[in-house]
Amino acid sequence: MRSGYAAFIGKPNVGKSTLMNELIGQKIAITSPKPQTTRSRIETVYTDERGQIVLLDTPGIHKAKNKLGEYMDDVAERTFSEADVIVWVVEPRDELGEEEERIARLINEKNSGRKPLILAVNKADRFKNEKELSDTAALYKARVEPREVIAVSALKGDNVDRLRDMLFELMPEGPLYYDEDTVTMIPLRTIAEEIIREKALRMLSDEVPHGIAVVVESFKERRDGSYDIAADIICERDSHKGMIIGKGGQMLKKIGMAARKDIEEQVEAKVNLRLFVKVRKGWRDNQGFIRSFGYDLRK
Ligand SMILES: Nc1nc2c(ncn2[C@@H]2O[C@H](COP(=O)(O)OP(=O)(O)OP(=O)(O)O)[C@@H](O)[C@H]2O)c(=O)[nH]1
Ligand SMILES: [Mg+2]
Repeated sequence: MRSGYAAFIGKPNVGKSTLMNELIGQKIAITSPKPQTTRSRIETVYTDERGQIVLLDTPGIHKAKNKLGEYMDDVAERTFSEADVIVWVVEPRDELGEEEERIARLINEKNSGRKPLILAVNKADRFKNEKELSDTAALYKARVEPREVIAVSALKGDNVDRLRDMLFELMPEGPLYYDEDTVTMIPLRTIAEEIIREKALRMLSDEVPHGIAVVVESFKERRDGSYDIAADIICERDSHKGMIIGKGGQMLKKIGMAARKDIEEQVEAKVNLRLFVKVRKGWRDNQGFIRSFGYDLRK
């Protein structure tokens, strides 16, 4: 049996969460076209006859502009150091930016070749030809020494099976750490918070969603098996609150309907979802608020 931890690191928006979901065959991590979607470490489990891989999705490493951003970078670095195999997820590029250089430094300083590194070039569906692909890979290979390089498309599912095979090949021998049916240990109420945040991220225009946090205040199962959930959408400004609620409450209703549908799939039962919008000025720079909204490094 082989078993161990694989950490997915990279810049924001390269498709780490989409790729992890594809590898386990279920949507657990939220995804969106906006950078900095993932805020904490998302742990999922894949098991088959070969053994077990624990997949660790991390927040995109970026130039933090506030305390929440610093927290996100810390999560990524810490997860990286706990993994058996590191997967650096990248996308088609002509040159490396500041963020990629920083990740390369992180890998070289903290890892120095000890743990196997896979360079996963994602969004391969966007490459026009083989040369573009090899040019991108060459940029990265000039900075780090990957054990394997693989082109994948998380969106289309291309080559994802091959990446899973690679992960098994590189894992150490070991026992199953989790029950074979386990897909994630994330509590349902946290999953519900993330689903609501995903809908807000996807539906709201640019400046608002990054300042949003979601906290489920009440999560009750009724006698008939359905769920009653109340959640706060927290934002940074009164003007943002107005945009989240929308004209005549239309936006909040849209977010609520989309979130309810996804939560129902996760809990496999009917859900009654009530959403409230609250303002906490400058919360992303306030350690107390950051912790109280569930972003806590000690966890
Ligand atoms: N064309 C294409 N788009 C992709 C692919 N994989 C992911 N995407 C898109 O890229 C965007 C970002 O995907 P995420 O999975 O949220 O990216 P991430 O790296 O987890 O981002 P952060 O959590 O912000 O660090 C989404 O719009 C995805 O649909 C792919 O293989 N091809
Ligand atoms: Mg993500």
